[in-house]
Formats: sequence, structure tokens, C-alpha cells
Amino acid sequence: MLEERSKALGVRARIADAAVDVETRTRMRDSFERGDLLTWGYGDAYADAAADPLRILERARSVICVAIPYARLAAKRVSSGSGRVSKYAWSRDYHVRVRAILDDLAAQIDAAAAQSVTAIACDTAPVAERARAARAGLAWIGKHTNAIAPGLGSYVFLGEIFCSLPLPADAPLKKSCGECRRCVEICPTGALRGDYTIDATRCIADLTQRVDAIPRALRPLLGDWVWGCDLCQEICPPTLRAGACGDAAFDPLDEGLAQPDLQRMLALRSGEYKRRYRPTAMGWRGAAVLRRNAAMALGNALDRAAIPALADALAADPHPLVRGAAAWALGRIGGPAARRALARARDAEIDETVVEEIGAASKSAAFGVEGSS
Ligand code: B12
Ligand code: SF4
Ligand code: SF4
Repeated sequence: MLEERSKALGVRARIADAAVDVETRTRMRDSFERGDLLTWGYGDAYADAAADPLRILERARSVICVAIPYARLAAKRVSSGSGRVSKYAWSRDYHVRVRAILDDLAAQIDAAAAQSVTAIACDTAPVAERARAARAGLAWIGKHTNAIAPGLGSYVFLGEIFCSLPLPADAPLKKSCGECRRCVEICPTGALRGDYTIDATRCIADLTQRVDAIPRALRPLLGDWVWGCDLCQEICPPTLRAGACGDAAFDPLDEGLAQPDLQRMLALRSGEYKRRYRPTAMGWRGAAVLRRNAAMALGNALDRAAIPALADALAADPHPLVRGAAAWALGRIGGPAARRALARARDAEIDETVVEEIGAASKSAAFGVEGSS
């Protein structure tokens, strides 16, 4: 029944037992101890909860792990003035579709049991989702730390149905990356260590959702990503082999959303934000974070044509985070026009953090592309 219904929904389900996953608890504790997840505030208490299904459903005996493919294609890149959004975030917020799928499957199980025996989770609950998926034989963990489902690749969301019935468990897969290190080598920030661990504080997916300033040394490494990053998955052989899959719910919400125009994004205000970005998985941090990310990407594009827009943002954006990023971007592009904009803003700026950004940017602006051309 589960197999049939999963197929009809275009997803895959496998079953794990509901025992505490002691190995994962230790791995997670080690990872948090190293500071890998510092921006998330996870600690021992989170590791304990994430490894124990009983924290979600008191009488859980099994966990049905579900992989929901989302590898949809976006329209070809149109202009050089655009940024990049990771596949997971360009559609209507994936949690909506994933929860609907989990609810559907859970309802089938409850109906067969003639009582409520399930509880669902996806992403936001303290659950070691990748590890449980591996235990269920749904996927194996790659060096990019993502779960890879055979034939579907790593562009799969994970969800779980915790169940109080003792369902027969599937066996874990016997697969690994072998000698491959493609993801480790392509990661621009050096976040992947190659031993199946990640320093998430260096991952672009984490950096683009920070609500405080992105560390200066990492900013040039963001390239044109304005939300998330897919580089380590784009080149992963099993993901490449799987190709495009998943249902149309994971298509870009509108044609331009996979590659938003950066100057338009830098000027993003409440109306467009609510209509275009709020319904997606990149909407939860607010419009200012997106404008900040657009400023960083414009700086990394080293395009002099962006100087007037960045100068406007530096002079008038209501949020210091954005003004600081605009200053940084002007410093990165550099040259006389960028220096003039920075000098003008220095006299008017009252926020200390932005004043500091302007000072640092003014120094680097002397060596920018405009000056050296
Ligand atoms: C915090 C978080 C992040 C953080 C940290 C990511 C990380 N790698 O830990 C940031 C913001 C960086 C992030 C980024 C992304 N995330 Co995220 N994230 C989460 C979240 C909320 C918690 C993850 C967590 O607990 N991390 C702590 C580490 C230590 O544990 P872990 O990731 O679960 O993985 C460990 C275990 O799997 C264990 N393990 C288990 N079995 C085995 C076997 C062996 C042999 C080994 C060595 C290890 C091992 O080792 C792993 C590494 O330590 C989960 C949802 C959830 N509740 O799980 C989503 C989740 C992991 N994210 C998801 C996605 C889609 C992404 C992105 C692809 C989005 C994007 N494109 O920008 C990127 C991928 C970046 C990357 N390379 O990991 C999906 C992953 C789906 C998948 N196929 O794996 C999840 C599961 C959400 C979901 N429900 O679909 N994410
Ligand atoms: S998502 Fe990007 S930054 Fe993060 S580990 Fe993968 S390649 Fe590195
Ligand atoms: S790119 Fe290679 S090393 Fe990285 S996860 Fe994929 S198979 Fe493993």
C-alpha cells in the first residue's frame, strides 16, 4: 500500500526502526563541539533529541523515511546582471508540498490501522533526517553531506512519518563515494572537509541566510549566489546521472526567480517582496537580507554599471546591513566613481557598523577594476 501510494505521488519511501541512533548522536555532538553549526546554536540537547524518534512520537516503533525529488530545470541564464538561487528555494516553499505528501501517506497508514498511529516531520523538527534516511536504506550520505537516493540523486527533500506500529525495516545501502572528491574540490569556501563533515559556518547556504554581517574574507567567495548554493550537488555523479526529476510544484515560482535581476533585487521593497519572495523558502529572513545578498553579488560581478545603484543603496537603504554591503561592493568594484560615492556616504552615515564598512571599502576601492582599467 505504502509502495503504491508513494509511486503515485512521485516519491520514494523506506522504513527504519525507531531505536535511538547512538552513532549519529555522537557524530552530531562532535560536529557541534567543533563549532560546525555555530550559527544554529545546536548543542548536546539537540543531538540527543535528533537521534531519538520517541521525542517526536512517544510510542514510535518505526520511521517511514520519504525522499521527495525536486531536481527541476530553470530557464537558461538570460543576462550577466543576474544572480543565482539554489533549486530548493526558487519554487513555492517546499515545506508546503512536502507536508501535503507526508499527510497523504500518513492518512493511508492511519486508515489501514483504523486509528491514529502517525506523526510527520520535515526539516524544522529536531530529527537527524539524513542519518535516519540512511538507516532506512532510502539514501546514502555523500562527502557533500547530502543524502543521495539511488536513481534520484541528492536533489531530494527528506520527510518522515513516525509510526507506533512495528513495521518491517529495510536494510541500509552499502554505498559510498569511494575515491571521488569532486564536491570537496569545487566548494568555493572550503566548507567540505572530505571526511563527510562540513563546517557549515563557511557554507554559502548558511552565509546567504545570516541576519548579521557575512565575514569579510568569505564575501568574494559567494560569487553570484543570492540564496543557497548547488555547486557541490551540480557536479555529483549520481545526481548528474539522475537528471531532472520531481513534480511541477518545484518549478521556479516565476520565470526570473531562479536568476533574479540583481539591481532590481537590490531595490526590493515590501510589495514585490511579499508577492514574489515571501511565498518561497528564501522569504523567511526578510527583504533586507535579500537586498544585502544582491549587493554582495553585484560587488562580486565587478561590473561598473552597478555603481549608481550601489551608491543609491549606500545613501538611502533603510537597513544598515544593506548599506554596509553596498559599501563593501563599491570597494570591491573600486575606481573614482565608487570612491566618490563612498566619500559622500561617509559624511552622512550615522550607523557605526556602516561607517566601519565604508572605511574598509574606501581603502580597497583604490585598487578596484575601474581604477585599474
Ligand atoms: C542546519 C541545516 C543546514 C545547515 C547545515 C548543513 C549541514 N550539512 O549540517 C546549512 C544552512 C549549511 C544547510 C545547507 C543545505 N541544506 Co540543510 N538542513 C539543515 C537541517 C535543519 C539540520 C541539519 C543538521 O542537523 N546538521 C548537523 C549535521 C552534523 O548532521 P546532518 O546534516 O544530519 O548529517 C550527518 C549525518 O547524516 C551523519 N551520517 C549519517 N550516516 C552517516 C554515514 C556515514 C558513513 C557518515 C560518514 C556520516 C553519516 O553525518 C552527517 C554529517 O556529519 C536539516 C533538516 C533536519 N532536521 O535534518 C536540513 C537539510 C539537511 N538541508 C537540506 C538541504 C536541501 C540543504 C541544501 C542542499 C540547500 C541549498 N542548496 O542551499 C544545503 C546543502 C549544503 C550541504 N552541503 O550540506 C535537506 C537535505 C536533503 C538531502 N538530500 O540531504 C534537509 C534534510 C532538509 C530536508 N528536510 O529536506 N542546511
Ligand atoms: S552548498 Fe556550496 S558552499 Fe555549501 S558545501 Fe556545497 S559547494 Fe560548498
Ligand atoms: S561529488 Fe563525489 S565525493 Fe561528492 S558526494 Fe558526490 S559522489 Fe561523493
